[in-house]
Amino acid sequence: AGEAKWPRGEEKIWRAGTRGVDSDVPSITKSFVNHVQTSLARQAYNLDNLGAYQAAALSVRDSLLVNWNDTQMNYTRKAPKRAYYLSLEFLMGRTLDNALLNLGLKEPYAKGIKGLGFSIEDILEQERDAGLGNGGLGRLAACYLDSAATQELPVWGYGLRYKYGIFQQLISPEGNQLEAPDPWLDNQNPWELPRLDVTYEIRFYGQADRLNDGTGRALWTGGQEVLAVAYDVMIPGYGHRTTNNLRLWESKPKRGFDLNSFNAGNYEAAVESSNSAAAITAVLYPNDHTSFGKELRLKQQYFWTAASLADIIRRFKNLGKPMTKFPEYVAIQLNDTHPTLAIPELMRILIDEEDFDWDTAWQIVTQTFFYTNHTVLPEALEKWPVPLIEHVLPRHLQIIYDINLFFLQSVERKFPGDRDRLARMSLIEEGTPKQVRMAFLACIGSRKVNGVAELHSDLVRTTILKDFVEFEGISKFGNVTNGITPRRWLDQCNPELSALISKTLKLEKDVWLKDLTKLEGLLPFAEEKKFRREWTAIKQRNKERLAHYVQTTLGYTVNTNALFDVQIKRLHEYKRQTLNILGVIHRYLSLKNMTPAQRKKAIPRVVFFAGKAAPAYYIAKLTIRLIVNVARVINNDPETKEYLTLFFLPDYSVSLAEILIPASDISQHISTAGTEASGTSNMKFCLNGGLLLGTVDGANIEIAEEVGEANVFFFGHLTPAVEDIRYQHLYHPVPIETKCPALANVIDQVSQGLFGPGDVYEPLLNTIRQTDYYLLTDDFDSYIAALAMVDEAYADKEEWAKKSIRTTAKMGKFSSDRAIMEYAESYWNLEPTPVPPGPAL
Ligand code: 4GP
Repeated sequence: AGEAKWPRGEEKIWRAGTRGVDSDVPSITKSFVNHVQTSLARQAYNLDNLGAYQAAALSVRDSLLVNWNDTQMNYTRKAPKRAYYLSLEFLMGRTLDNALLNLGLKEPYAKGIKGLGFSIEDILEQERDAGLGNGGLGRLAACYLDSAATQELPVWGYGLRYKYGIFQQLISPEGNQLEAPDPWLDNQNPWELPRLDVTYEIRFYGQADRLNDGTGRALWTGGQEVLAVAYDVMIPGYGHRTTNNLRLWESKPKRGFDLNSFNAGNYEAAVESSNSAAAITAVLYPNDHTSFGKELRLKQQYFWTAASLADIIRRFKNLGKPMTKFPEYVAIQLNDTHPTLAIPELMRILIDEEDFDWDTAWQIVTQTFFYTNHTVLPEALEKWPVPLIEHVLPRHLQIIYDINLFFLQSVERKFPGDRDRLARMSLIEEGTPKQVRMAFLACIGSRKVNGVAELHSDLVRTTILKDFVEFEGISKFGNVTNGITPRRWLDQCNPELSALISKTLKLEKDVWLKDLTKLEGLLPFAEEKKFRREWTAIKQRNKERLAHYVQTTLGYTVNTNALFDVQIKRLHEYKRQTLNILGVIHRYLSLKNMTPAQRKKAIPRVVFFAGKAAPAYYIAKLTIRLIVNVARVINNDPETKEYLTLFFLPDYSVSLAEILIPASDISQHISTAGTEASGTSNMKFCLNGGLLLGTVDGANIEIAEEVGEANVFFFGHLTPAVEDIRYQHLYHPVPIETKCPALANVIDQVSQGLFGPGDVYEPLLNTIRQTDYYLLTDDFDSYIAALAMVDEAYADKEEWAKKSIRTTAKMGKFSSDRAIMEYAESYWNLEPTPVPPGPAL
């Protein structure tokens, strides 16, 4: 890239202009006070913590924006290949602390803010989580953005700017989950930049007429047009200036307010079209149990993929290259099947707007996309009814049918006469109505497909996409084991441990936080008593911090000398929170049966749960209710409460996870084998020196490979046995009383009303008594045995500390830096593109 000519005015005057905020304390306070007075129009007299947070955020944002600008300018100049991560969820949590860390400005800001009479801790607490996601998939996307920027990779995220993120969870006096909206934007969001000039028109409905001129083109007209408006969120890399972009789309009516209707006295008609446009990005995952909600979800998916593709293509075209070069400059990662409509959409653009023939267009498409699968659970594999797609996206349905036709013809050529195979592999599932199988469309439209942990990727290859592996060859189907960012999940959430690690390794943290395998250097220190004492003391203070949180939110005093046992994740039958709570009841009943002398020998335990249930998921909600009511009884039993207490912490979020994870001694990852694709909180706990109790599933397996089986607690049946066991349940059932008397007893106690009216829980208990699809009756005994082994191990504090240190030391593999580099190298073919020093103006 040659030196560009200075575009306007005098270069040196421009260069003398302010460039963000300098990193010394006086500059920081000056910028802070300036924002208080100008951006917020306030004074020292009336500035509260919230205002101080906003002023600090705006000041930090100034620095981010300078880096952001220089990064984008650098990408434009160097024109590297870029990757785009399309995800319906980005579970970002809070930003200020992370921005300060990545910019290296934590200390001067803390000092500056102190001088102005505020404390940085209080200010950080003011920020609301950006909860634009549900769970693992969304948090993974957020970790990947952090790592991509840290690795200086030209990667942008594309998502939706929901007005309401994941609901706020409240617990009613009976223990029921209630959902309230999460108006996270109410206080204004300093971390986004509206780009009112970046807009695209997105069409829905209308008709698609094939031109029948031999080109395969069609004309799509009429229907509704909605505007997509860009909002940019800055994603700073750690330790250097690369600051990538997360572009979120908001929907707006193309023609806002209908003044004629209004003047004619019809207010409702005047706002109707604008309401229906705004609804598209109103909420994350609208309830799809109504046809309105289902249609809205489809509209969200198309709105987002169409706007993102239009934007990507516009940027590519600025390079002045022909569209045939598109895959050399653009890789698009489909985070699960939600963005799969991008495949027919790119076909539509190439054929109807760019005049390509089918084969060339398909060639471009299948070189551009990459698809990550995040679950093999059949009910989670997306399907869309054909009539719905036909109604909302008539042209796309034609294209999907054409893709299917050509695809099945090629299958037929390879496996002549194999009707069953054609039916199995068709993109269209027969039935009333017919449905489009989105995972199959994503698979055949992509260059590569991957799962998120070794076992899961194997299952993808041997179960849901087996036919496709046989047809397309194994090399298209890979694995990238998930990772987590050590910046947020160690340095930010556990600053004391981070400091101890730096001191012990004699390394600045910016060295090991960028190369997490350096943690191995901790191994020899596991043998040093003094080090173990320091290590354990930090865990203890983190437990006290959690106890303080419980005290202030729930009003309970927590015994911090007890073993802290944590399970935090979405509520789902496959994740088996039910197994955990039944295990807690079992422990309670055992304690009740002991003499006081026997009880004195028990290891005291505090069990924490947190997680949300999907609003329409009845059984998951019943599990929450059971947990809350068991807690009520156990926590008030004077005989046992010294040895066992239990808390359900409402409204699980990224920020709550940051308190819980550093405080855990043991965490539970106890899905039925073969059901949890990877899990990522398992990595976070282990990185913070918490041990793992789990099944042989997902990334648990790879964690055990790294840390050694002696340092994890495994139990339960293995994946290959699960199908046979389910078959036995259906065709040769054995009564629980015979098969697992301990569990039968626990279930009886619940049923008989030990924790409030038992009939409430019957539907939940029946899932176990009847088909027991998730194998609770098969795994309960070995689960209880594993819990006992945990107790036994915890009794030896020195050995436990060794295990804890060894676990942290071996977590290098699970940095999301490693994972994102695997995507960059083996999938996207992308190279780091560092921002040169100095202004890129
Ligand atoms: C989750 C998987 O359930 C979890 O095992 C995995 O770690 C995570 O994706 C990231 O890959 N899936 C989802 C989802 O969150 O919505 O399907």
